[in-house]
Amino acid sequence: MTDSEIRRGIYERMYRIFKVDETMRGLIMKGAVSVIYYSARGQEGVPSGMSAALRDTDYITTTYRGMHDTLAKGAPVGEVIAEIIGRVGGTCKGKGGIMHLSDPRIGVMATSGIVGGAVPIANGLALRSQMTNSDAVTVAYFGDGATNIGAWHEALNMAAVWKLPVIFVCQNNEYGEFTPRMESMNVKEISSRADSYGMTGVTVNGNDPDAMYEAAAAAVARARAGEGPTLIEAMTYRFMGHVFGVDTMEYMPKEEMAAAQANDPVPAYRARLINEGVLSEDDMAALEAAIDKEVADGAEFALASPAPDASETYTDVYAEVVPA
Ligand SMILES: Cc1ncc(C[n+]2csc(CCOP(=O)(O)OP(=O)(O)O)c2C)c(N)n1
Ligand SMILES: [Mg+2]
Repeated sequence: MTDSEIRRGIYERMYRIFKVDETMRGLIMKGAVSVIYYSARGQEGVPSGMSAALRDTDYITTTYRGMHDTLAKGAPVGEVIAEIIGRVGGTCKGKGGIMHLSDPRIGVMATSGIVGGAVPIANGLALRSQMTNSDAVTVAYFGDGATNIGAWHEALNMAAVWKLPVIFVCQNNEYGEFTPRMESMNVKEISSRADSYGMTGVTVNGNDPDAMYEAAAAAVARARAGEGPTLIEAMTYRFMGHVFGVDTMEYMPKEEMAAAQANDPVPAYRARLINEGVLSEDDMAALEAAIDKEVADGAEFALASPAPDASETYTDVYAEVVPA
């Protein structure tokens, strides 16, 4: 059973993600900001469990639907909101947005809007760790749809052959844009795709953060020990459609959505921690109040931050290489 401190940390991450998502959706709905936003509501348990097994010095790559992955890794709330709404206070000075959210200070190295695009980049990060004898591991987060992309298969093959310290985490939310997963692939378990590459593959309930953490800890230990990559398929669900506010979600069966909402991972984990005596109702209320304030302050900071100046258009585009 996962240690109490770890479980508390997992819930803190989940609730922070939940609150930032709620805030983002609120800002969009009331017209305070006008941005494209891919909500990961319903998927909070996956990176929250995963990140509890990671260090600040480990790396992640993710997708446009990766605000939760970035927050779970430890990026500051205000700077993440500012980045998504295109303000200079953002982690990329407001020039990346949700499609290119990154924060190298805590190992969030790349976000790609190209489906599967950041998966080979995760291999590059892992290769560097291997070549420099660092024990840092890299997590590549992506969706179910990404596992139909050629670069994804090439990346898994290379990682297995070179025993790279990388963990491939598929957030299987059953949809790629507006297409149900089983209309675009003929395998029930995406984890079985690991077999083709001689890699360990597991399917876990991504909405059960304890199960997610156990799978994460095993994969991280394997990677740090030089035993190579793991594919984790985390089963979850996408509550808000593809693009928030635009997608009417008519293609998602109502009963399927109702069943997923009845198992909403955030209140479910909250109730589990209280029932099992990990946190009292009072501890929980204090934890949530502190995060409510952190997120309210973060949103205030982000909204007060200006848009980048046009003169910044060509700065930060290329890294400056200092000759040796
Ligand atoms: C290479 C590529 N093909 C198509 C698209 C258009 N597209 C954007 S999101 C998306 C769905 C991807 O689904 P999945 O990998 O399951 O991620 P999810 O959005 O469910 O998190 C598609 C097809 C794209 N951005 N990149
Ligand atoms: Mg998907």
